[in-house]
Amino acid sequence: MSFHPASAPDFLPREQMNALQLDRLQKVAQRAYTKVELFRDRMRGFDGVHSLPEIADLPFTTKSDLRDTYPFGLFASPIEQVVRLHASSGTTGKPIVVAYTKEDLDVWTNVMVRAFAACGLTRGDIIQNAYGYGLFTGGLGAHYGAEALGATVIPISGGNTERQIMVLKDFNVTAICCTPSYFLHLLERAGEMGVNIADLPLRAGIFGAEPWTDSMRARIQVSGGIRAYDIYGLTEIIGPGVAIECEAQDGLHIFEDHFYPEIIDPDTGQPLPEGAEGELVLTTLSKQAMPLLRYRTRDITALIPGPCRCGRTLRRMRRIGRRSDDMLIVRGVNVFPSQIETALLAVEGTLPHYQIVLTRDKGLDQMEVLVEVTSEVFSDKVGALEGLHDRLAAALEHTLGIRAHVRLVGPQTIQRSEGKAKRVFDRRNLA
Ligand code: DLL
Repeated sequence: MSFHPASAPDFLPREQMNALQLDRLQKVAQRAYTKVELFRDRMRGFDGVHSLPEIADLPFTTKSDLRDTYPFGLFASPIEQVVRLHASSGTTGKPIVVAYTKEDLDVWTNVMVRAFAACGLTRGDIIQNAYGYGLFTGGLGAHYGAEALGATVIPISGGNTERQIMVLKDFNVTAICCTPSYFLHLLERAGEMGVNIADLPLRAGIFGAEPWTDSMRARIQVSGGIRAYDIYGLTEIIGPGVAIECEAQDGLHIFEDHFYPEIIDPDTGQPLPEGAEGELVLTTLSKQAMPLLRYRTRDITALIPGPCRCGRTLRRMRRIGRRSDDMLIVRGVNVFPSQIETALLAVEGTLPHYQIVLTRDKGLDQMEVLVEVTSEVFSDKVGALEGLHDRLAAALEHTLGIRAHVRLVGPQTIQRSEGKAKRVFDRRNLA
């Protein structure tokens, strides 16, 4: 098997990787300390980092640090050296703003080339990039990576679903980049237009920007006739290209020469041993314009011990199943949307479109799960619907430990997404 030349760092012997990481960590910590007021204040008396475990002595950064210093307060480079800004809108208030120097953009392109190469894409591929272009990092991040790979890029951006399907078909597209929920929408709309995506040359999807489960992957791979790869990233750290699955589809390789991962206990902030599940903390090892030390992502995962079949020495993390802040507490019980997705998709007759609605009735939490079912089931006699309803209700109760109201709805009832799907509606605190 031949590898892309840019992928060489993916295979570095461990000692070399550690030496490279330590060298970069020393430089980035020094840079943050000397150039950014917030770090200077938090790192009083800083006298260098002498070993990788000493990273644990550095302070954490959080999303509120980005908000509190809005817009340019964390920049470590003068604005003349900043060649790009991106922003991500939070759920509340001001967006967070991130900056890139020319070198930062080169690093981003480099990790994206390696990401595409890891899932088997080459210069021969025709890549439809349906991540949104603009302040969102998905579009431009994937764009420059795909171009530098030498592939043919179609910068279609998100939305305009019918045109996406026409292009997919007419341009012999071999790979698509978008959120997994948008790909579901494309599959469905294509079906309505008489196009079976599984019959097209499309062979790979590079899906990320939102959580999705292995059960969702299985559905997508079968109906799309493709291999669906999970790509992870976040605006604060760079955008897409922090980690990606390889062809083994067994965890996401972290581009550790640029992003140093730690797993901590989200409650105590203490580092956890390899293999333990906790919050992912990332340090940007080579960022110039906006270095972040020990950024708390809120994403929950675990580092996977042991080597990968693909031969990469880059450490792997499990797919992000949840965030530390997406836990719903329903009648005192902790519920994660990903548990619901897995339970629903394990039952035959469901479609991968669902919504979770929380309300409060006389002081008691109520959880309703709306799930679409195939038109065959929906139009079948009441018996089939009832049977499915009961199976789903039992599956949910078994997984969650509490009862949920299940409402079966026909195909196309639930709002489709063109970017990140919104599936949880918590109306408990509405008057
Ligand atoms: O979503 C960057 C990106 C674009 C990643 C395209 C992959 C593909 P943000 O909008 O800042 O950046 O959102 C980052 O989205 O902290 C995770 O909670 C979630 N997320 C991103 N990728 C995945 C994934 C982009 N593969 C936040 N699985 C992150 C689960 C993901 N969650």
